[in-house]
Amino acid sequence: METRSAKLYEEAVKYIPGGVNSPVRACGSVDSFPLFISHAKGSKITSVDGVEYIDFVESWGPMLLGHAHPEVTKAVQAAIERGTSFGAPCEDELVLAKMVCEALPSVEMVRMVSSGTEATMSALRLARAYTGRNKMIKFDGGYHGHGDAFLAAAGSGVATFSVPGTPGVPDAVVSETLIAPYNDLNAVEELFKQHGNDIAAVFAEPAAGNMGLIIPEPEFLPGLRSLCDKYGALLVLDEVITGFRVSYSGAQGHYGVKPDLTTMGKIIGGGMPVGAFGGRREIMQMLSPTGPVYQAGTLSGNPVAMAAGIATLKVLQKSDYPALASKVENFCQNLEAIFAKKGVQVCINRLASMFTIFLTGQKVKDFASAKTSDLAMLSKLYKGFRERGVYVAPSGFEVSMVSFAHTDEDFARTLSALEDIKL
Ligand code: KE4
Repeated sequence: METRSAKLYEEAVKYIPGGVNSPVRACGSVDSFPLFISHAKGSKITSVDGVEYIDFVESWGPMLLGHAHPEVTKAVQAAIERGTSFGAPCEDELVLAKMVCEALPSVEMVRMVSSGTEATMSALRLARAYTGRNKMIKFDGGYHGHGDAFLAAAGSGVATFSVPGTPGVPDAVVSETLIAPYNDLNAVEELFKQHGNDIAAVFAEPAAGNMGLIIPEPEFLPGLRSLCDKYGALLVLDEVITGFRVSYSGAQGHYGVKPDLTTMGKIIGGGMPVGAFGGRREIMQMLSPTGPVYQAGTLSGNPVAMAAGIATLKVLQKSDYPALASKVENFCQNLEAIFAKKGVQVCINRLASMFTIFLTGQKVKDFASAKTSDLAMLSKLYKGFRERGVYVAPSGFEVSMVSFAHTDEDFARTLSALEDIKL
């Protein structure tokens, strides 16, 4: 029963493009329309029709603790009582900055912004200023927010609608953006051989989350590190998804690779609008007002958002990441067994509390192999889950997320829903 959602959607499309404030929420690529959510708690979200769903989207990543965690809610309520924005420093900006620097050894200084997009576009400007170079390497299917320079064969929303690049971005801007297949070190080396002294940075998701979940091959991240060292480019790890999710020290801590800059978002705001970028002191000091690189934001370091982020990280400091990872591994093995019984070929990539079901017999290690997933069958899977109270990402190029609030019963209910779905 989705009548009130349908009615609200019908009205919303008159006032908001596609009825949504971010395209992937429109559910276009799974031939559905968006549920309007009334409230959420723990691992559940409840629609405006009063239907409860087990949530594997988690607001696209921020809700690793589950929705409306009491510690976060309490901190936000207290912060709001003190005012919502000062436009001047507050102590919590320093508290969260220190927590981020303590969690990520590669981050000696950090600047808060209000979204992952702001973090990556600012990090790119900083990398270009620091190196005096303009070109940047990103990966096919990689998504780093909607900053102009990154929208060249991007992943996530753009990949879902398979629109390579986008109108409105001047050719001149993306002409400085070089693209290689993920996990393909030879292609990256080739680009460095051709453009080495003009390349300011390599932007990589240390585990890719915008073409579905792609795991870095063992030599990939260390290989990027040594190529950047060899050619004097900066390695920027985009940890907007993986930061504080793969481990408390991010994917960089998990894989033992030290970037020059890191971009962050999602979890560090605990569901409030926070992005951040940070790294080596000598690079970060180039930012205004200590240096010439301009970057700014009215609500950067917002006190309410900082309080949410601090409360979230405090709980995560005491959380058992390995235990959650083994629950997800066990759940994915059970999913594989059910698909096998159905005679459906799948590749289920998983890392820590993330997984993606690719409906393909191929091993998925880059965007080209991710695109072999049967998207028509994915639509049926999405609708089948939704009809049975399970809320998964409405796209074959997103990651399913598990929170510390997900219970064994949630996994069991999801498995029995899958058993019941006719594919
Ligand atoms: P935001 O500007 O959406 O806060 O962050 C951009 C961004 C940057 N880097 C990575 C690796 C990201 O995944 C994102 C945003 N992720 C998408 C979903 N994969 C956000 C969902 C949406 O666009 O609505």
